[in-house]
Amino acid sequence: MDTLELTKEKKTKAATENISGSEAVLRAFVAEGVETIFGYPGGAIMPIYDALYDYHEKLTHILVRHEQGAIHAAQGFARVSGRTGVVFATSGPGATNLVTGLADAMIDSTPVVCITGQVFAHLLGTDAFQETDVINITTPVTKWNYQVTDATEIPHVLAKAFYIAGSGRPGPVLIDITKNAQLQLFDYNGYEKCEHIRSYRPKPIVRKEYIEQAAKLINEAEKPFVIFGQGVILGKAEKEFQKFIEKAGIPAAWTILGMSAIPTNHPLGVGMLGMHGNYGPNLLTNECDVLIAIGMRFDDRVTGRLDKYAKQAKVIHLDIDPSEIDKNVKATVPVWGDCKETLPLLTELVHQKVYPQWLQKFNDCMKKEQEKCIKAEMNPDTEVLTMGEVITAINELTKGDAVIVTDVGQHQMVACRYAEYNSSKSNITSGGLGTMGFALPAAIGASYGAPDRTVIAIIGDGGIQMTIQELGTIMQFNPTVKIIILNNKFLGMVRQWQELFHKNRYSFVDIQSPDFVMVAKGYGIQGKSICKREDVKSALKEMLDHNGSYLLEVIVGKENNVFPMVPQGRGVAEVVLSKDEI
Ligand SMILES: Cc1ncc(C[n+]2csc(CCOP(=O)(O)OP(=O)(O)O)c2C)c(N)n1
Repeated sequence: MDTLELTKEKKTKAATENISGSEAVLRAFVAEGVETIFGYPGGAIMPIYDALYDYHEKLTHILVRHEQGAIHAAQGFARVSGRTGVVFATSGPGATNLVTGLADAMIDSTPVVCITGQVFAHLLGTDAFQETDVINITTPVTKWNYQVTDATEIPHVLAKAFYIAGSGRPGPVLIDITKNAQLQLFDYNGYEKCEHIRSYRPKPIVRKEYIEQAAKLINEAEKPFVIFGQGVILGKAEKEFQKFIEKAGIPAAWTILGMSAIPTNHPLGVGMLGMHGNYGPNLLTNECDVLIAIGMRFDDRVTGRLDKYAKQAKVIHLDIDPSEIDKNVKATVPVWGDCKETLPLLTELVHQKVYPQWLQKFNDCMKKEQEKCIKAEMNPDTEVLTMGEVITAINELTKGDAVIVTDVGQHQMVACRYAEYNSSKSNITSGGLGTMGFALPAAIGASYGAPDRTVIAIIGDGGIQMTIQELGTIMQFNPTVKIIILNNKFLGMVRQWQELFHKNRYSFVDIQSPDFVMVAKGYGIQGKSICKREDVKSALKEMLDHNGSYLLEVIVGKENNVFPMVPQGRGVAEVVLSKDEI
């Protein structure tokens, strides 16, 4: 052997280390820039937790109180930061407790990598203690899942996991690792990030002819209307989007997940779409001549009855996921691509325009909404407080700079309609799945994803009780989360439907609650309960000024309803402003 060969051999040997599968998992996390893991240990993931013992300087682990809390926290982290959230859970019940969060992350395109422990490979299929077939259980709710039974696979499987979770249309990935693979020692040759997978094309090649066709339709339009979703935020294309609408002068409405991509007070921003969105965007969807849908998927909560949806309009649909195009609404011009790339191309080709009369129609609708809904909601003569009053007071105090995480129900719809935002990634909510229990853990995760921002969780008295145990996570790790419970003493949204569509037959919506302030106190969290209008601002101020987490309960009207509303089974233009119009 000559000298050159000797040096080569030494180098290879020096670069190869004998490490465990568990150690390889943690090295992958560090290489991917992970800093925070949300998790809960158990038998089948113990070797990974054992390796984690030595990683406290590089990785922070937040011990949640339930695995559902871990995945929602990872989702909150991801949504507010634009990075991938990471979760650890054990096999069996640990893994199955992740399923709701996976489904939520899947439908809301949230990048999350979950590592679950699994029983030893030789026990697979034997109904071993805490064995569940997590791969089959999670297949429909993950963008990708994979079971590792041999440690040598770990570096490249994790590289693929992070790449798949975060690229193209993001989503959750679950990697199940058998205990023997976690313990197995193997020759480790370093970690290489994945940048390409054969047969997976996250970034489509943009076809210019479609951009040209889209621009032509827009330039010829008299009443163009832009509707946009979270794709703008996920594509990090907020600036490109704003430039596009500003040059083309087109009014733009957001879906619940697209909210905050542009400041809510943008002169072309005309409000929120959807069943409980604003009046104008719903009504005028059926009046525009060209509908430009950007990074949104025509969810049924947005379209109402499809056979009555925007039939008069030519539809341009920009989306990164080809399976969304023509799925619910046929596109006249499909623009398959990353909106960070397609929007600048389109902006170049559209004419600089304004549509004052068309925009005025949206403003007129807002005036009508103001008269019929908002005035009632803000009426200072009524005895009971309304949710809208609380959200408006939050706006005054935070000036639109807070991250607002909402749970699911009436408070969610009111918060999303009233909340004001100055910057992107500020409205975090469970949109597609509508998961009660999402907000508290998601707000915990958001506070790690945006440590310099004020994070406010707005939750109903029902939803808080689904994941209330995560107050324990706050107690132990001290993230700052301001929790507001809007307590109407009902499962409000279901009650509203029972009132409006089931002849007032209130069937099991009357939910009792504990003394929330006492519960918070039990977890070492300061709190207060108020029910009077004159206390709202001072209580909110006290909550915001308090150093650390705080729980504020606001007792609101028991039977207040949320309007506008597109009743189920109706078209968007049948949006109503009050109960008498149903
Ligand atoms: C996990 C889960 N279970 C059930 C539902 C159905 N659901 C939607 S809204 C709602 C009521 C929510 O009540 P609350 O949390 O008090 O909020 P409110 O509507 O009163 O603001 C229910 C039960 C759901 N969305 N998620």
